[in-house]
Amino acid sequence: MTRPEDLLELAVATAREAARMLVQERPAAGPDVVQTKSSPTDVVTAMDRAAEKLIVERIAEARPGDAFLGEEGGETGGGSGVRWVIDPIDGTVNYLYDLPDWAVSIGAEADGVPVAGAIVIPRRGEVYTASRGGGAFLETAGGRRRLRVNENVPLAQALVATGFGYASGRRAHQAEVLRGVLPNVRDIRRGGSACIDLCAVAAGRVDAYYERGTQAWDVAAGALIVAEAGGRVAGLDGAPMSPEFTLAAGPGTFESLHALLAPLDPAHD
Ligand code: LIP
Repeated sequence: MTRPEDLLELAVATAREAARMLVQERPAAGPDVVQTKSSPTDVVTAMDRAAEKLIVERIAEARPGDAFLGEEGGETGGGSGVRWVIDPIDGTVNYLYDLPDWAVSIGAEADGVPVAGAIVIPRRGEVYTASRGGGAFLETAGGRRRLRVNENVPLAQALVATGFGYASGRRAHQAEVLRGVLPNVRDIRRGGSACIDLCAVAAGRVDAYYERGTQAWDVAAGALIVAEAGGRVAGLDGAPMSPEFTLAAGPGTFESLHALLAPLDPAHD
């Protein structure tokens, strides 16, 4: 039986190495855009691909029988029961523009259950980690602290993070949902990286996060970090989180924000 702590140790070491490469080898003129996906602004850079290649190589070298799901490389099989869910650069547009809020996110599942997550935000000097049942932590040069979400925050005082898709039609509906949210909360933050938004929920730096359209690799590690910090991550009406919709918050706040969001139909374009 593979211990979550052992998977976490490999995830942290690999994410740190990929983050170092992404900082040190980022071309001064900016990374080459090598592909666009859902729209001309949904970009993939050469560095996304290089980082995912490094991550898969390092983990496969250490654990040859594992499976992978990566944003750039798709799904590759393995017989061990362990699957690694990888976003080599979450916040790719931020990385492209040399803005600091991007991260390397690596999650590990054992027989389909999330058991370890590591998120490295190199330009902030922050490493977020969680193992199932082992708690969630933030490590910086100043030390390591256990994370805990904010609980029972009244909506009018809630700082809420969110994000937007790339397709114009979806963005128009997301703006309509935002019209229903913004007057009823303290404020909104749009950072451009789902995993960093989830880390902010876990650290109590925002009170909640919601978004339609995040993929498994965007949220795999961050959702475990929120859960291990005492928060809840789910979809609407009791559904699990999914690309359809993801809501993350502490107890009390989750229910209040869900009640505000549900009538706004946030899980449709
Ligand atoms: C990003 C997500 C973010 C979303 C962005 C983008 P990427 O992922 O983490 O939540 O709002 O539009 O999709 O593309 O940088 O890996």
